[in-house]
Amino acid sequence: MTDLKSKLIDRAKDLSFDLTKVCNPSELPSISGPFREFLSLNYHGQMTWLSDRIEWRENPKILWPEAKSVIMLAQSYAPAHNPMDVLKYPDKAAISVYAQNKDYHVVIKKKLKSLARWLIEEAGGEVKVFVDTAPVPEKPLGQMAGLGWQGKHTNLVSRDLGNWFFIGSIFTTVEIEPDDPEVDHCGSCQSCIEICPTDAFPKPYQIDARRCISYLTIEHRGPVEIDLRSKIGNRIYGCDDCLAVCPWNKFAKAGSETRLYAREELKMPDLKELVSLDDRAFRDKFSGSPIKRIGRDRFVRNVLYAIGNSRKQKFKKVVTPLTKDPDFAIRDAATWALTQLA
Ligand code: B12
Ligand code: SF4
Ligand code: SF4
Repeated sequence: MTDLKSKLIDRAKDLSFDLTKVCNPSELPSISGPFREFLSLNYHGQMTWLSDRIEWRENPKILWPEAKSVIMLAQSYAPAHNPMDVLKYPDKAAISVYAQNKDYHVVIKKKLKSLARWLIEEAGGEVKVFVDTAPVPEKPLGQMAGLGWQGKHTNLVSRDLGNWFFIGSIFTTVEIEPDDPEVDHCGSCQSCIEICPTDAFPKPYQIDARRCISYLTIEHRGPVEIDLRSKIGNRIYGCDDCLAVCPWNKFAKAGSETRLYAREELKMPDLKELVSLDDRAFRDKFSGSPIKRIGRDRFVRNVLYAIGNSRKQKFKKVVTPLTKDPDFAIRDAATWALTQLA
């Protein structure tokens, strides 16, 4: 390994990244086939931005032709608790582990910038940093650099970290020795496909995002299709089921970034408290959290679906006033919830 690369790995460790690998963007195998199939089947639903700058998403060399290397970083957020426990308590809210503390985009971007500044001082060149913020094929690049492989649930799985990690990348004009790509280690396992509450995988390695609870609770605007509402259960922001059952998590170690550790009060909050949040209270409660980006209206809509699914009469009193909320999706969700409670 070159001196620069071993120093880079040490520096990334100092910044509490959990794994650092490198790939050459020119060598990324084409992902156009499955990517265009996904779009043509409309599996992206309302995420029309996935088809913007499609040529960048398919080929990072077009995004930045001068880039010689991409440094791929994994940031673990492995939970110390079982995130599926909360599903047994219908009057509590299940918030995806990734959203139980600070917004990872902000935390990781800052660290990527710091690492990129160090690289420029050390080796010169130019850099661009990304974390889920640009049309970059993060999972395919991560697989090529050897961070992990795209499992049947479509996320990267690592032999060292399991699947609880975010991906960040630094594109650079500096040439750095690439790592070997990772290969598929799913074998005959089907656990993630079988656990999915909404059958969101038409086939292994392919997701129909329109059925995924993560999409429905975070990305989807307006009322959710009636048939899917009961399958959402008490998940009010994201979903972790397919990640939680992956057997490779037995190798997951606690993440080293403390700002991503779950906040105690977000592990199992009461639906009753959340449904009554007005805009101001919502913003205060979720300041600095990724949850803030969906806004109060979509959030309360989700909580109302969870309340409907709880079948607990005690919620009637807090739901009734929301049938007159200015937001249409909230009025619709409140009316639906009352029908379920009846
Ligand atoms: C759009 C998006 C979503 C959408 C769509 C999900 C998806 N699987 O694409 C929704 C809103 C549903 C979503 C949900 C989640 N997301 Co998201 N999401 C993204 C985003 C912005 C783009 C991904 C993308 O391009 N999708 C388009 C489709 C076509 O891609 P794909 O499913 O990966 O398709 C590939 C495979 O199907 C493969 N393929 C097809 N056939 C075959 C056959 C074989 C044999 C093989 C090997 C491969 C293969 O080729 C396709 C093209 O590469 C990325 C960030 C980024 N810029 O990459 C984060 C990202 C993928 N999400 C992330 C996370 C954490 C999540 C959630 C876990 C959050 C949560 N707990 O709620 C869930 C997981 C749900 C799931 N099972 O995927 C992380 C994943 C980290 C990791 N370890 O992989 C990312 C990378 C963000 C980040 N920077 O950390 N997400
Ligand atoms: S996140 Fe949940 S709903 Fe989405 S694919 Fe995974 S198990 Fe299914
Ligand atoms: S649960 Fe099984 S099939 Fe799914 S990603 Fe993990 S190893 Fe692969």
